[in-house]
Amino acid sequence: MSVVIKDLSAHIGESVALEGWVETTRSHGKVAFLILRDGTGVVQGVVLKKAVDDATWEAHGSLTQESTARVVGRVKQDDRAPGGFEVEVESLEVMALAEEYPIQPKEHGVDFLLDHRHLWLRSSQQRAGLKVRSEVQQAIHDFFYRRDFTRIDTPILTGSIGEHAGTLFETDYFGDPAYMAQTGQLYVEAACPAFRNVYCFGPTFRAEKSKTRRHLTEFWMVEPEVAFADSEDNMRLQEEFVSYLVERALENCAEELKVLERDTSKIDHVKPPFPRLSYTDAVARLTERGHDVTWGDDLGASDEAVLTEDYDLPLFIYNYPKEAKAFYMKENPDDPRTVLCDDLLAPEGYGEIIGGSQREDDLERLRERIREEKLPEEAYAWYLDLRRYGSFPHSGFGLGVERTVAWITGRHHIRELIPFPRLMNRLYP
Ligand code: NSS
Repeated sequence: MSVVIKDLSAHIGESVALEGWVETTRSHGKVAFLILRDGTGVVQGVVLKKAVDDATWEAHGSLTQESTARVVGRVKQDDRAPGGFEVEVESLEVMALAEEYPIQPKEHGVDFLLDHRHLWLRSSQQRAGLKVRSEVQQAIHDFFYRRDFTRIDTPILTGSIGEHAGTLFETDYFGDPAYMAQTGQLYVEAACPAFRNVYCFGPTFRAEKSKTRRHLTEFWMVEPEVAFADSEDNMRLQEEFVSYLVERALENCAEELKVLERDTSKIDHVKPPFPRLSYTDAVARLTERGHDVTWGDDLGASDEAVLTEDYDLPLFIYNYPKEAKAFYMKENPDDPRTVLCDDLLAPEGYGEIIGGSQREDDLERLRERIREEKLPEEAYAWYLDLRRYGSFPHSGFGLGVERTVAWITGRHHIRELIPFPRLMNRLYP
């Protein structure tokens, strides 16, 4: 039976079989080497001509980059070897010879790499980034499970626009328009009176026409919704949640963060409380620094970058002007020009990773906001029902997984933190 590379430490001195893909080979006369990757790790195999039969020696000679092979050999501890082990090959069998592999150990342009994303996934930094993503996703579920949240799967095909009309993917639903979900929020709100605290976690879609380092057209978002929580409670939950995700990545992905050359001193102190700045104070600070921003505008990426410069923790900007935000946010009783909401901005220029708010729970005010935004009222009849039958204060937020993992791993562009990125100009592979 074959073993996997990450378990080799339990087999020192034993002869084991390994199956995997060949990254490189080299040969010096009567001794040859191969680097084998099996998805759990990478190990060097050493082939001595005198110790193997001709078939194995020839098989090694025929190996090309990314060929699949089955190797039988004795496990030896070797601190100089990558991973700390070496395998003295006894026999080697080629399972599939690979054609000339397009990705070579040299610099390739990013368009070339994205065209070959199905192969690029195998590269060490891509593997490391996606491992951290997987850990963060597991941590998301663990966090909410431990706090007794119920997971609600929300629809991807929807009739009601979740955020705003600008970035919709529309499709034909038996003659009627349907939209790919921009958010699951309206549906988790409906699930609160059934389960109290809930969350959804899935892909969301926005026809973003921007080609920036932080926009995808399909991205994953986790959205908790909490009954009887106000905006303050909401921010407290966000800072605890984000701190937990960072902690889990540091705890379980040390190797991956090393491969990514992440300076972990930039994130190892991420703990509540996070600093808070009101939108109005943020605009004043930006104006002081010479930014051309008017009260009422949403904040752009360059504004966010300036605001976060002063902090080494994520920064809350709270209570934005009504017109800059979505229709469902609750009016601020202390300043009705604003709504009870927050954006959480990650440091080091990563910018917004969370958008959250207390929800408008007043039926008439919500109806008015739907009209002001010129959204089709009929499509929200069911949503308005939630304010008719037992309205309640509630709050929630959405955290973008790719942006969060890009910040944790220190990668520049979020497209590397999703296995198959969907971008404005990219639907393949
Ligand atoms: O539009 S958000 O700010 N908020 C919502 O969708 C709310 N419905 C969430 C809620 O309260 N339940 O998006 C939330 C986050 C945002 O902070 C980003 O981290 C991420 O979703 N996001 C994106 N990530 C990647 N690409 C794109 N285009 C994108 N848009 C938002």
